[in-house]
Amino acid sequence: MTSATSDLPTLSLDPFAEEFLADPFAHHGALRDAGSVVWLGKYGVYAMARFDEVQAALRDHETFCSSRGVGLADFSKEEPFRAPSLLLETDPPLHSQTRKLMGRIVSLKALKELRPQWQEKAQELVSSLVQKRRFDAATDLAEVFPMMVFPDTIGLMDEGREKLIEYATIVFNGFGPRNRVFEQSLIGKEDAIAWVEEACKRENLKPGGWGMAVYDAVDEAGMPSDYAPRLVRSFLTAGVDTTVNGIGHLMLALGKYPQEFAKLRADPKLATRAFEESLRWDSTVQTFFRTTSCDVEVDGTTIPEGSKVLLFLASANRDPRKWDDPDEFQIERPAGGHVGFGFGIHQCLGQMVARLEGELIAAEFARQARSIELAGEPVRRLNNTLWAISSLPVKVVGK
Ligand code: OVM
Repeated sequence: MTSATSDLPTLSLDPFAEEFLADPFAHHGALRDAGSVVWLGKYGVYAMARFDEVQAALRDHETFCSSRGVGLADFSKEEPFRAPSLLLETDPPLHSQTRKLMGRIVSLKALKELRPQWQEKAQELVSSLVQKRRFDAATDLAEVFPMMVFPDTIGLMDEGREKLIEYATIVFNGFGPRNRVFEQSLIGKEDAIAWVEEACKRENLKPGGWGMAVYDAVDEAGMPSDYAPRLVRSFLTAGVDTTVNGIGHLMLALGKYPQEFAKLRADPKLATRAFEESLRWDSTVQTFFRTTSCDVEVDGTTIPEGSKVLLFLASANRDPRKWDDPDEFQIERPAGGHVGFGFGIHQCLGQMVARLEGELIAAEFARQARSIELAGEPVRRLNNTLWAISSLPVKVVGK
């Protein structure tokens, strides 16, 4: 058994450098091939990029804990830059309580009720875009559809909703180092943080929405009253920029792989699979950290207690040790085991929301379009955590 850090594969690669963030998939192979555990000297953190190790770490939430932050900062040593999330940045037993409370609100029943309204909105939006023939699938579709359905579901105040994406961009950047990408996302956007704090207050939430339901559930459970706005904040942080880019990547995949879109057209019921595979292929949440709560051995390497471990979810989802032809988007493949929504107790609370949005968009293009063609280079928006698209010109021919 080896235990010394000096025996570890050490990479000088910087996963938060702009060059890396602009094309992370180009670097994942080197990370995976260097070893099951690697040391990233620049940040003094361990990293895992292979599927099995990423999944195993996510499964072992006691050893690889979340309460010390899921970004580079260790909350036991550094002040978090916002009050920690009561879901994302907690461990059991608290996490079990908050997750259960939120899970009752984001329920199968709630989604079943939303589906007809969301479907109608998807149908109208896609119809108007297909009529235009040429549009930007990032700004005219991916950034539009989640905003048409999600804020109303929460019961968010109307004024200032455009701040949601700015806020999420800052928070997702905040999981990385205080580099230029982070700093630039803050410039002129400080009011997005204040807006979100306002929007989470009980008096600013509309009756009947998931936001107010959180307040009622926190009261009913006898939890501290300051939990409610912080739990509503989780909806606002995790619910928009994620699905925006999920839909963006779905469209990129369908445009890049016409033969796969043809399969979807032939059978629109493949819409759920198409979205799932797009999440595996181009995972929006690229990475999350965990912190070790004790010494742990991974494949012969001892990771000491208190270490930050960077888990490359997107790399795991393209690990050739796990997937055949991992770089190919294939809608018929069983992609269900991907870790794009994470794995284990922290696995995405909103995954059914995301899947519903993605499925509805995929199904509408399957029904309404004959072809989707990429009509220009996709433009990337660099983020320390998210794989994001700011522009995706497409040409769509209707039926
Ligand atoms: C939260 C939160 C924030 C960012 C991401 C996320 C992917 C959750 O505030 O709970 O999940």
